[in-house]
Formats: sequence, structure tokens, C-alpha cells
Amino acid sequence: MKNKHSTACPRNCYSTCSFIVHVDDNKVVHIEPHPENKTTPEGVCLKGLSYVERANSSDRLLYPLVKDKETGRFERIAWEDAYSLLIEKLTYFKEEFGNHSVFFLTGSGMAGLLNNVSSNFWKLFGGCTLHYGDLCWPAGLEAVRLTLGENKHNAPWDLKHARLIIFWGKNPAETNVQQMIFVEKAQVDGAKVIVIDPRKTESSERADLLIQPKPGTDAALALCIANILIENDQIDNEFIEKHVHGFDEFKKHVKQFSIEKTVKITGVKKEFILKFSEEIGSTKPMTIAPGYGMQRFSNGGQTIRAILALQIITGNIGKSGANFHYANLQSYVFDEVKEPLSYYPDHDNDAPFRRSISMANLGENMLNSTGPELKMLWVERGNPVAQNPDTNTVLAAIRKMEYTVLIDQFMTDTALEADLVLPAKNMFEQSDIIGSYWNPYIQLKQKVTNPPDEVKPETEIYWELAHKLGFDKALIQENIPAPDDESIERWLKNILKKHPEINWEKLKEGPQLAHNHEEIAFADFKFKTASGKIELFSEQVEKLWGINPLADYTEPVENESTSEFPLQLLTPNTKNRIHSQFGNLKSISQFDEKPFVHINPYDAKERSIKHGDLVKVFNDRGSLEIEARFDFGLRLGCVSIYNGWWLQEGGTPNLLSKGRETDMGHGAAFHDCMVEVEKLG
Ligand SMILES: Nc1nc2c(c(=O)[nH]1)N[C@H]1C(S)=C(S)[C@@H](COP(=O)(O)OP(=O)(O)OC[C@H]3O[C@@H](n4cnc5c(=O)[nH]c(N)nc54)[C@H](O)[C@@H]3O)O[C@H]1N2
Ligand SMILES: Nc1nc2c(c(=O)[nH]1)N[C@H]1C(S)=C(S)[C@@H](COP(=O)(O)OP(=O)(O)OC[C@H]3O[C@@H](n4cnc5c(=O)[nH]c(N)nc54)[C@H](O)[C@@H]3O)O[C@H]1N2
Ligand SMILES: [Mo]
Repeated sequence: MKNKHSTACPRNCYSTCSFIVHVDDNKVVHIEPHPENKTTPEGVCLKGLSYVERANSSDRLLYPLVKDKETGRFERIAWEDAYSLLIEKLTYFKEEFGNHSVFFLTGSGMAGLLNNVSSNFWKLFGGCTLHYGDLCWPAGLEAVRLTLGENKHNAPWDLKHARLIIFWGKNPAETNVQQMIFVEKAQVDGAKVIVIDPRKTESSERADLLIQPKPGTDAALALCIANILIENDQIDNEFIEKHVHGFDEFKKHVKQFSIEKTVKITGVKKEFILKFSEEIGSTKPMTIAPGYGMQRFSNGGQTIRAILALQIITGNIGKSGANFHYANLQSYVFDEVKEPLSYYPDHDNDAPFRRSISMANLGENMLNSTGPELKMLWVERGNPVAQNPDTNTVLAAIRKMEYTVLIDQFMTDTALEADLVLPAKNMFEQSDIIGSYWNPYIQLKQKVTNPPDEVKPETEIYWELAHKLGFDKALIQENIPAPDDESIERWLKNILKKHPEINWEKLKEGPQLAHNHEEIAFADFKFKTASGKIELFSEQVEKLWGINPLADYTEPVENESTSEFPLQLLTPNTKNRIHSQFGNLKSISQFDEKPFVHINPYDAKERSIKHGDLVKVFNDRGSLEIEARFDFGLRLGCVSIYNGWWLQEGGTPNLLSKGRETDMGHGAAFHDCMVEVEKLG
């Protein structure tokens, strides 16, 4: 039977597209744009289109697999046997070593409110070890929260009113393709676009100016520009007077960032610095869209604060076309705390959990866990072997576990390390509600097909386990929905009860604007900071993170002078994958089958490397043997490998990165990473 349904993409991506799926005989056969989402009118990207292949892929995991300890091979087992193993292991580790010997690890592979069911299960279990911080964006979130009070920005479509758009360490032409629609509209109306990125990117190809600083030095560049703008009185004094706390201290502080000093730190020519500050000083309204890539340094939080300061001192806040586009959490209406308190590991808001493992330091923290030692690992929606820093240490930590359970759709690098692999549902096989960190919509990702016979959504696994473990029936009923569609719907509608403004029937038709959506963020000039004003000087920054209350520049911990390796490794995102997903599909791998490293031909020449040569990229943490590709647009001294590649495909760049936290927010400083490249053969 053929039919059509509205749904939305649950991947961890700015765009969070709405789309319509055509289903024929329980198979997804076609995907088309959803006309009602104002931010994604042109439809999904190639990854979205590849869902047709992904849903029906012959590589999908379709039944439970257990590893034969002797041969290392996986063998199919029945669900009843898988449950028996799970009960046996969970009971054993809990009784012998305490429930905190079980570590529940999740990644960002699938969004949705039903993910909370897993926490409910682990609470009923008596608690377990969790992790804090995350791999993605927390340094910047914390930087914006402590400066503006909240993470929100103008409606995405308002960007067309900006006259100056600065993509600072963001590459939306690949990572937020839908944003380019509004950039083009602004450009048609005469807007200028500036890109700040050590790489020449698809976004910079559309720009009027590209500035290529040395990675990790952007704070110095921003503070220098602030100094020039203040000296030239190209700032909004009235705005500062009314809404800004700490301007005098800031003004004094930025004097140290002279042009000469900044040229030395950033490697950006004086003429470029002057041109850049002239554009900022003379063009309004201005929107800066800083990316998440740039905050993956040990100085990432302060870098975001320094760039945000330019938005503030020029008065480009609270107006059409004028705002700081970091993250828009206006559709995160279901989170009890918008700014997750789990960023503070000692915060005791969930007493039965022990939050001792840092996502950034996953490998080391797991290896060194005591009281009790970790014994059993349960991974869901994540691929930490490929995506967490320092793959070799992560591998050692997982291999030290006595038992590892993993739920996924495919046999990933992390799945290969597990003792028991359970098949995961895909986005079409269970309904759920999702938000977005860019567009202001709340959406229903609808169930449109039944999962294959032996694929069970996580909620069903928890439901069965909770019963088999003999947990209190009333508590199970309350916390974990029964497997049938009605119970799932009831569970979701129950959450909606607290939000009468969101209508279930309307959600089935398409995206709904979050009721608290503000077209222009901060138009009321109310800032939820300690002082009630925008904080250029933040005592909280010092108190919570022990760093300068003013935005400051410090060198990345790993750099040319602290490392014996001369090249700076960048590991950005790429168009046709979301992190470690999609690369295994033919519609995606037809473009690139194996990982490769981009290198500037001059750096390559010094090493006698030619385009297409097999090279070794290495440091003291690990190495990859991959193809070298010339990139004339890459800043000298930098090399770049997209993140997301699997070990099975030829290696993840995280073999080279170090587990290290950012200066605030407990993010991961992937880009504090020096390497060397040498020709092989
Ligand atoms: N297609 C696609 N889209 C995605 C994703 C994906 O994997 N694929 N992932 C989603 C997720 S989870 C995230 S976090 C976002 C991230 O997407 P973005 O915010 O765009 O971040 P990145 O791609 O990590 O980095 C963006 C740019 O920052 C540059 N950069 C690195 N270091 C520096 C620096 O020191 N200074 C400056 N100025 N620039 C620097 C890189 O060269 C890169 O071009 O994308 C989301 N969207
Ligand atoms: N070197 C370097 N490393 C990075 C980054 C970088 O810039 N550089 N970026 C970091 C960032 S920003 C992020 S967000 C992380 C992302 O890394 P992760 O959080 O690990 O996310 P993904 O790789 O997108 O997906 C993880 C897995 O979830 C699985 N999955 C999908 N849907 C479901 C489901 O419904 N159930 C279950 N059980 N599994 C499912 C997918 O098949 C996939 O194997 O990577 C980080 N790693
Ligand atoms: Mo991310």
C-alpha cells in the first residue's frame, strides 16, 4: 500500500530538515521537500536522500549477535538468549561490584525525547556511571550563556536582512546547507560575506573576503579588531552604556592586542586586519555565525567570547539582521534545564548517577576509574572508537571492560569491540519528537514503517529487561512505554501535556514553531546574566572555570613550540556524512571510498610528497596511512582530515587527537593536535 507522511531528520545537524516520505509496502521509496518548513524549503541534502538506501541497506544489523570469545567472530542468537545474557551480566556486575561498575555511554547518533527512557531504566536499575561534557559544542554554549545569558539567535530567515555576514570558523555550505539559501538572498540585496577559516572552503568560495589565521589564534584576531574599533570610535556607545557590563575593563584589556603583536600571533597580514575591522566598523546590521569547529581548542570558550565581543561593542544585538548565530535553543522546550547542568560534574541533580567520566577524556577516565572500577559498558547511539579523541586509549579502555553491549544499525568500529551487538531501529521505525539548534521548529519524526522482524527499538529492550529484572511494575509503567505504538504515542503525549500549545495532530502534518520563538532574539534587551546586562566582564567565568573574566587569548596547549611535530591537524566535518554515519552507503562512498589528508603543496614539496601518494600521518599518540591530496587553499603548516572515517575504512583522525578538555563547558579540544606527515614507499 502506498502512502505519504510528514517527518523530520533526527541527525545531529543544524538544519534538522522536514521532509515527506513516500512508503510503499513497508518500504521507504521516495523523499521530497516539506513545504511548511521555512528554513528547509529546498528539501534535504544528499544524506537525506540516501535514507532510501540506508533504510533498506543489506549491511543493516537485523538480529542480535554475540561474539565467540575464541574465534572473535559474531554469531546470531535469539532475542531470548540475548536477554538472558544481559540479565546475567547486569545482575553479576551489580551484585559483585556495585551498580556503578556499569557505564552507560551515549552519543549523538539519533535525537528524540524517547532517548530519556534509557535514563529512566538506569534509574530503576539503581543508577550507573554516566559521562559529562560532550564532543560537540559545549565550550561555545557556555561562553554565550555566560555573556548573553542564553543561547538563542534570530530566526534563520532573518539572516537575509544582514548587510555583513561573517562565517567565523563555520562552513555552512557543507554543514548547514540550508543556511546558504538566506545567505544568497542577503547577497542579492547587497550583503557582504566574510569567512575566517584556515581552509579555503565551499563557503569561502561565496565570500567577498577570506582571512586564514593560524588555527587556535582567533581570539587574538578578534581582540585586536575590538581595539581598533574602540580607538576609531566605530562602536555603539549608547548600546554599551545601556546594556553592557565591564566595557571599561575590556577597553583597557584589549589595548595589549596591537596590530603588530596580532600579526605575529595569527599570521594574518596587517592589511587584512585593517580591511576586516573597516568592514565591521562601517557595515550594519552585522551577523557573526561562529562555527563549532573553532571552539574545539583548549582556548575554545574564550575564543567564542572574544568574537562575541565584536557583536556587542558594535551594538549588533537584538535587531533584525544583527545577532550572534551560535546556537538557537528556542525549540528545546522540553529540557528542564536549557543549559544542561551536567556540564558541572560535581552537580548532584541526579543522585543515583556517578558522573565521573569526561567525554573528552573518555579513554583515560575509563582506564583509571576506581571505586568501583568500570566492568561493563553499554553503548547506544555513539561510535566512540571513531569519534572520541585518542582512539588508541579508547580502544584500550573498551578492551579492558569485562563485557560490552552495543546497540547500532551497522557494524561500526565500536560494534566490532562489543561482546553483544543488538540491532537498532532507524528513524522511520519509531515516532519521536525533536527540536533543532538552528531552526525554531518542534517536529514529529513519524513512524512510517515497521522495523524488520527482529529489530527492536531501545525502549522495547528496556521494557523487556525491566520486567525480567523484576523491577516494580508500577514504576516500569510510569517510566518506560510498552512496545506497542499506542503506548509510545501516549508516552509522548504525556510530555506534551505540559505544553498545551503544541498540538499532536498538527505535529503529524508538519513542523510547529516553538511557542516562545522570538523572530529577533534579545529584542527586549533582557539578559539573564548575573548583572542583568551583557557581560564582557564575567565573574562567573572566573568562578566556574578559573580563567580570565575578560575574553582573553592563550595559546592552544599543543602548538609548534610545545610539540615536536610541526603540522597543525584540522578535522572538520564534511558534506556527505554526519560524523561517522552514512559513509558506508554506496550513494555516499561513490565520491570517496577511503580517508585522505589534505596538504598544501608547499608543505608536501618539503616532504617530497606528490598528490595521490600514500603517506603516514603521525604523532606520539598514533598514525594513519592514507592518501595525500593537494589543497592549494589550505594555510601553510596545516593539514586536514575529515572526521567520521572508520578504522575499517582506513582510519579515523582521532588516532592522532588527544583527550583534553576545553577551557569551559567540558568540551573536547580535538584541534589542539600537532602531527607530521611522511611519504611511504
Ligand atoms: N554535512 C554535515 N553537516 C553537519 C555535520 C556533519 O558531520 N556533516 N555535523 C553537525 C555537527 S554535530 C556539528 S558540531 C556541526 C559543525 O559544523 P561547523 O560549525 O561548520 O564546524 P566544523 O566543520 O567542525 O568546522 C568549521 C570550519 O572551522 C574551521 N576551523 C578549524 N579550526 C579553526 C580555527 O582555529 N579558526 C578558524 N577561524 N576556523 C577554524 C575548519 O577548517 C572548518 O572549515 O555541523 C553539523 N552539520
Ligand atoms: N577529530 C574529530 N572528532 C570529532 C569531531 C571533530 O570535529 N573532530 N566532532 C565531534 C562532534 S561535533 C560530534 S557531534 C561527534 C559525533 O559522534 P557520535 O556522537 O558518535 O555520532 P555519530 O557518529 O553521528 O553516530 C553514532 C552512531 O549512532 C548510530 N545510530 C543512529 N541512529 C541510532 C539509533 O536510533 N539507535 C542507536 N542505538 N544507534 C543509532 C549510528 O549508526 C552511528 O554508528 O563526533 C565528534 N568527533
Ligand atoms: Mo557536533
